[in-house]
Amino acid sequence: MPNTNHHDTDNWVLAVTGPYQCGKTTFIHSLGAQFDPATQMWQLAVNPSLTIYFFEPHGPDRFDYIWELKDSGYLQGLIVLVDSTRPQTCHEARAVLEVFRHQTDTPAIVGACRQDDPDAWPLDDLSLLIAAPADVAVESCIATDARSAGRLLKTLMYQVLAHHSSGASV
Ligand SMILES: Nc1nc2c(ncn2[C@@H]2O[C@H](COP(=O)(O)OP(=O)(O)O)[C@@H](O)[C@H]2O)c(=O)[nH]1
Ligand SMILES: [Mg+2]
Repeated sequence: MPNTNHHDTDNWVLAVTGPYQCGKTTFIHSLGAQFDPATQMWQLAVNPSLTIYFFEPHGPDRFDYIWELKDSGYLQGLIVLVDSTRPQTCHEARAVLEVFRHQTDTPAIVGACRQDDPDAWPLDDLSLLIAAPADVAVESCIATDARSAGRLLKTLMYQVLAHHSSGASV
């Protein structure tokens, strides 16, 4: 776990979740983050005063980790990735966001990966399936493309900053 304290916004933890093979590791890689064995997280120095840790929980227990992080106050944001070519897996994103929003107002965003694939479902159709809470955007995310991945991260970062400045405890 990174060395954060209650009011320190210099180290953020963002969880990256989604079905197997949807693009989570690729997305984190494209951002330029490095795996840090000490924390078992991916580390990205955004600037000298902000480091973001990405956490990709694995396996069937992966949501337990997200709830644990949230309950311990470490989690600054949630990135839910879906595979645009496998709309049948979107129900999981829908369920996760529903529970997450029920429990916390921590910022969250959905990235629809593989929008570059000819078999990808259009973003609007995926949005209908995911039925995300009103404050959770569903955006295109070509995880193999650094600019596309960076755009998704930036959108969430603005929400995290707004959330912090609104006085939310982190
Ligand atoms: N074309 C394309 N391939 C992708 C995209 N996202 C992931 N992939 C490919 O999908 C495979 C699985 O991705 P990975 O990041 O390992 O999935 P994870 O299990 O969610 O971590 C890799 O071969 C990636 O290159 C995307 O947006 N576009
Ligand atoms: Mg992975």
